[in-house]
Amino acid sequence: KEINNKVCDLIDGCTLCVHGKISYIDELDEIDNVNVRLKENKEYRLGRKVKPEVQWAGDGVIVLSMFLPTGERTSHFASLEIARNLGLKETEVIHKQIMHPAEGTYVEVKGVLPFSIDLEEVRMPEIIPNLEPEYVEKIVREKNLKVVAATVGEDEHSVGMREILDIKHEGIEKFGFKCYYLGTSISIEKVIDAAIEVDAKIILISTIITHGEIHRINMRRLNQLAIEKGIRDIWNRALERLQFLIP
Ligand code: B12
Repeated sequence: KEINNKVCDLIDGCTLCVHGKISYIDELDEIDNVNVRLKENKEYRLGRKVKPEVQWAGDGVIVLSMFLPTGERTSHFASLEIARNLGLKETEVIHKQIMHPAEGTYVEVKGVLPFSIDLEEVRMPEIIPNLEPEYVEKIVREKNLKVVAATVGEDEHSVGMREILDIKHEGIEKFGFKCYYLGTSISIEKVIDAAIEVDAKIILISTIITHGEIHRINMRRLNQLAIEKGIRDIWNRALERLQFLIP
C-alpha cells in the first residue's frame, strides 16, 4: 500500500481517526450503556455545539480562579457563592492558598456550565491581516521615521522598553525606525526636547503604574508639554500622514 502522511493509513485509519472502528463492549445495562452515554454528548462530538470540557466531551467543567481579601474559611464559602451566582452547577473548591494572612486567599473553584454555545452562532470579528514587514520597512525608511523613547519619572525598568526598540529583540529598529533611547527616569521635559531636537515623529514612554496616578500624570504632562512646545499639532499631522500605512 502507498504510505501517506499518517502511519495508520496502512490500516485504513486507526480508532482515533475512524470512530466507527471502535467496538464497544459495555452493552449489558439498559440504562447506563455506551450508546446512551454517546447519545448524551453526540452534539458535542459532532462539532455543532461546544462546552468547556475536562473529562469527556461536553461535560461543561470550568475552573474559576480568584483572590479574595478574606481568611481561608470565609474565602472558601464566599467563592462557592460567587460561582453559584455566576450560574455554575456542582460547585466545588479544588484549591486554596493562603497568601500573606494580611492579604487574603487565592481560591480555585470548579463548576459545571449549564449552557452550551452553538458554533454556528458564534460571532467573530473579521481578521485584519497584519501589514507585511517588508511593506512597513519600506514606508518607514522612505519617511525616515524617528522615535524618541525613555522610561519617565522615576521608572528604572529599562528591559521592556529595550525589547520594544532593540533590533536584537526583534524590536522596531528592524523596520528601519531610527531610535533614540534616552534611558531611564527621564523627565518629560527632556523627552519632548529630544523629540524636537532630532525631529522625531514618535515618542514612546514607559512608566510605573502607581496608586498616586503617576502614570496618568506623566501622560497628561507629555500631552500638555507637547502642545505648549508646539509639536502636538505636528504630531497629529504626522499621525494623519501615517494613515497611508493602512492599505
Ligand atoms: C526586573 C524588574 C525590576 C528591575 C528592573 C531592571 C531593569 N533594568 O529593567 C529592578 C530590580 C531595578 C526593579 C525595581 C523596582 N521594581 Co520592578 N520589576 C521587575 C520585573 C520582575 C520584571 C520587569 C521586566 O523587565 N519584564 C520583562 C519585560 C520584557 O516585560 P515588560 O517590562 O512587561 O515589557 C513588555 C510590555 O510591558 C511592553 N512595554 C513595556 N514598555 C513599553 C513601552 C511602550 C511604549 C510600549 C508600546 C510597550 C511597552 O512591551 C515589553 C515587551 O513585551 C517586574 C515584574 C514582572 N514580572 O513584570 C517588576 C515590577 C515591574 N517592579 C515593580 C516594582 C514595584 C519595583 C520597585 C518599586 C520595587 C521597590 N519597592 O523598590 C522598584 C522601582 C525602581 C524604579 N525606580 O523604577 C512592580 C511594578 C508595579 C507597578 N505598580 O507598576 C512590578 C510589576 C513587580 C510587582 N508585581 O510588584 N524592578
